[in-house]
Amino acid sequence: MLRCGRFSLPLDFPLLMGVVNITPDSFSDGGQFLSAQAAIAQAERLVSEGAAILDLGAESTRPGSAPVSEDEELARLLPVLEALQGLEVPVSVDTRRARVMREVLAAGASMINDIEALSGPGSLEAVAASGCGVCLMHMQGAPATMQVAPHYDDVVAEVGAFLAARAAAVESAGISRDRIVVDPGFGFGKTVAHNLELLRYLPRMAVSGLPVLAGLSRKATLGTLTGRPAVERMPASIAAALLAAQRGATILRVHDVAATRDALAVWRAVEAG
Ligand code: HH2
Repeated sequence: MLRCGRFSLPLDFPLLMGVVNITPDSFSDGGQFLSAQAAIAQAERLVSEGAAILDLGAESTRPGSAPVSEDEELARLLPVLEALQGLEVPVSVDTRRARVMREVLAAGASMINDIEALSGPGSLEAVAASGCGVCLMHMQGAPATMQVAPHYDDVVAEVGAFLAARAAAVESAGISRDRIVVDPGFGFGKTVAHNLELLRYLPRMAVSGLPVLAGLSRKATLGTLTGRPAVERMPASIAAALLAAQRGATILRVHDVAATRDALAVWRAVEAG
């Protein structure tokens, strides 16, 4: 079970985390859900399609993106978060700032998804003071420059060691293991070859037996493999999600919930036989 505030999520079959980007500039859906009304409608739609978790983001972290101010991030998040409190699924917030974490947790967020793995000032404390779930993600560098020249001697070993170290730090800050998920951070300071290697050896990311989240949906690596722009990457995204599920991912962070759910239903039926 994964504990996320008032929710306990079973981890025996992959869960879908539906992405809602309340941004003008996210790489695949920027501008589509910038108004609170559009974001709320999209969140409700993803839940009706089978999302077990929603992930709200108000700052794009695509390669080369510019940071937004904390006030702007909160102004985008809070009205949407408040409107979603009646839904029976946990709402995660994708943020790397402690003040944003504190305010969204007070407003009912059940999970913090941090691409900096709670390494920012005050982030550990903000999460430790609540009962929320947390996703610890690996990133090499920072979004503005992370794709310039990513380098690893052994990407699988290095990302795994980083996640193990962060999980240990987070646990010793008083955040229990049943609240922690780890994520190799596909596309965050990684070449196509690095991303493929991480997917191939995904089971090695389950450091200390922790559940693994995989986010490959619509990412540039899939564009390189297929020659398609972000809006045409759904079939490749479904294939990637299924491959991650087969390699033990327990949460799949996706934009296309209904289609991914159908693919998982076929996989599940075959496995059950
Ligand atoms: N990927 C993105 C953002 N947040 N969080 C986790 N834990 N794992 C990921 O792989 C991940 C993430 C990037 O995707 P998206 O939110 O669609 O784009 P943008 O950052 O441009 O808003």
